[in-house]
Order: sequence, then structure tokens, then C-alpha cells
Amino acid sequence: MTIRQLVILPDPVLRRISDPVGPITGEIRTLVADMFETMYDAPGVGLAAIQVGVPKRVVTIDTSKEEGVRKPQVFIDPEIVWSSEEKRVYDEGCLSIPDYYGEVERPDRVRVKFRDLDGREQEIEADGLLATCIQHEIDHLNGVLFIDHLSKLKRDRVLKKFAKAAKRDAA
Ligand code: K2U
Ligand code: ZN
Repeated sequence: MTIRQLVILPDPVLRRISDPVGPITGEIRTLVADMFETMYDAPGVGLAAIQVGVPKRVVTIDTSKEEGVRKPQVFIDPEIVWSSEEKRVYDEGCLSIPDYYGEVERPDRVRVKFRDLDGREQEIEADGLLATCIQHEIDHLNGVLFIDHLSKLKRDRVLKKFAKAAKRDAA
């Protein structure tokens, strides 16, 4: 397994729309293993394949809070098939937008259809942190970032800050 490099804002790769996975190959299994290693190392509770530069609709999540207890979940070609009317606000962060947080309102509960790593069709209902995280990750698969849900003023401020940092790093 390998810890892969994270794609950081303003890299335009983050704006790509990821492709369906199709058959689950050995390459996809290696990608998933590397995504978990990268996610745990960050640390984070979720990761989309585009965040390690791979435009495939693959998401890894682990919302377990207990120290030393892991509950890894893989979502291949996930799609939200139902969202609750009730909303919930969460102070979100993003491994591709380090050290920046903002309040995002999303449906409190969602039903998600996906395939697991064995290719079996699954459907779950998520609430709490898992609901917020899976919506955040599926946004990534569609080239959407959590800052896109903030005000234009806040979004432009973040984009300017990260563009400046990228220019400084390139010099
Ligand atoms: O996609 C990512 O960048 C991973 C995020 C997923 C996430 C975003 C918002 C809300 C929940 C999860 C990272 O895990 S950000 C770090 C983090 C860790 C614990 C709770 C919230 C955010
Ligand atoms: Zn993110």
C-alpha cells in the first residue's frame, strides 16, 4: 500500500467530473487500499479518488470515532437516490483545502446506492457524520467543493488565498 499525494486547491484536477468505475479490477483494489492508507494518514474520515488524482467514482469513508477501532466503507459509483427534507449544518473541512473550515447545510439523511468492492449492489440510509461525509465525497466526484456551498465572498477569499500560496510555491 502507498500513501499517495493529495491534490490541493487550486489544482484544476479537483474540478473534473470523475468517470464510472465499470469492472472492478486489481487496479481499483490497489487504488482503494492506497486511498484508505492516505485517508488514515491525513487523517480524514473520507476521501474521493479525484483527491489523489484519479478521476474514477470511488469513495472511501471511515467515521468510527473509537481509538483503534476501524470501520472502513467503500462506495463504488455511489449515487444519492433520496434526500430528507430536514437539513443539518456541519462545520466542514477538506483534505484538498487544508486548514480552512466553513458551515455547510445539507440534507440530514440520504439514501445511497452503490457497489461494494465485490461488485455487489448495495443501498444504505445514512445520517449524522456519514450523511454529511458521503454528500461531501459525491460532490468531489462531480467536481464540486464544499466552498461552492459558501457565500461568494467567502469562496473568492479562499480561492485567492490558495492561488497566492500556489504561486509562491511555484516561484
Ligand atoms: O473529502 C475530504 O476532503 C475528506 C473530509 C471529509 C469530510 C468533510 C466534511 C465533513 C465530514 C467529512 C475530511 O475528512 S476533512 C477532516 C474532517 C475530519 C473529521 C470530521 C470532519 C472533517
Ligand atoms: Zn473534501
